[in-house]
Amino acid sequence: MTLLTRRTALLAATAALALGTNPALAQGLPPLKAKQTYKVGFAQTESNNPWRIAQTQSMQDQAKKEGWQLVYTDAAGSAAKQVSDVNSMIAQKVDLIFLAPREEKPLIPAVMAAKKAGIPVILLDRSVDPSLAKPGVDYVTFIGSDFVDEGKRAAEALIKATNGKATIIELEGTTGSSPANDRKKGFDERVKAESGMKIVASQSGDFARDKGRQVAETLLQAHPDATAIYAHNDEMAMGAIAALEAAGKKPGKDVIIVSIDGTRDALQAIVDGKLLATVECNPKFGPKAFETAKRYAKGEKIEPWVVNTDRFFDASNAKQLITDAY
Ligand code: GYE
Repeated sequence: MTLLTRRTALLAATAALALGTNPALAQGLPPLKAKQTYKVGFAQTESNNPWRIAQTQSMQDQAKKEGWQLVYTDAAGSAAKQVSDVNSMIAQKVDLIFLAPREEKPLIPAVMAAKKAGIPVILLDRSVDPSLAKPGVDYVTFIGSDFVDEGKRAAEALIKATNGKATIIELEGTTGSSPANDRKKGFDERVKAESGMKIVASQSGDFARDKGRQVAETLLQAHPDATAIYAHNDEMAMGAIAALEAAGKKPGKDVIIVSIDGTRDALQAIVDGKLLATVECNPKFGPKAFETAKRYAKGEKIEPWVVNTDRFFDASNAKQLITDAY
């Protein structure tokens, strides 16, 4: 399924729900019984960056607050391990699974296995391929940001700062993940509308700092004329800053960098003049995740996409907001 049809499918599902034609009930989305307390699973993708650590913390804090038992797994960057983590949660008979699917296609079997076992799944922060599994049918809902819009906003910040003239290196997130697909789409489309902006290289740094540093180093050697870097997350932006400094270039001056997330390190880099801006992607899912599960247990119709809204951090507010950053 193309990226365009992915969005269209989500919007169509939203429209169907608004019209009261939610196919979920007809097709047997597993219910969640009303109980005093629950045992729920949270299948995390990896823990190698502050965003993931903040998300896990938020889920654990909320579980404690609710008095629910949380079965936590860390897939350590492997979609195959994440599938087996979900299978083990099914074997432990959890009441519901919060899943952050590392990649869009490989996690489909996990979603389907949970459905077959009668365990509802709520997708957190990343989605799955909508041609293979649908919200309200195969899983309850997707809670997360509009990644296409995040990419578009990153592009707009860069266009503004460069007067629409830049030679860009793009550092993509994890290949096959929904944020990497959609952040690329939103950015690339917006940039294409400007004749002075060109993307000369685009490669995955797997959302990781050191991989981002290595990829930036190679791409900067191949494209010494680059004047801007767009990183799909802050960790790779931090890697790009390190690569630039190692090459004797000044990040923020010789090469302008823009990214997404809003980590403490990124806000500090903005204060230091090394990072132009970062579009927020808030990792604190705990309250919304548990509230959505409780609404579902009450028998409420859940919208197919529970949309997180994102702020924007740049030199105008980074210093003031850094105390709250993770
Ligand atoms: O931007 C990144 C993380 O899926 C939205 O994954 C999330 C992204 C986030 O590893 O830092």
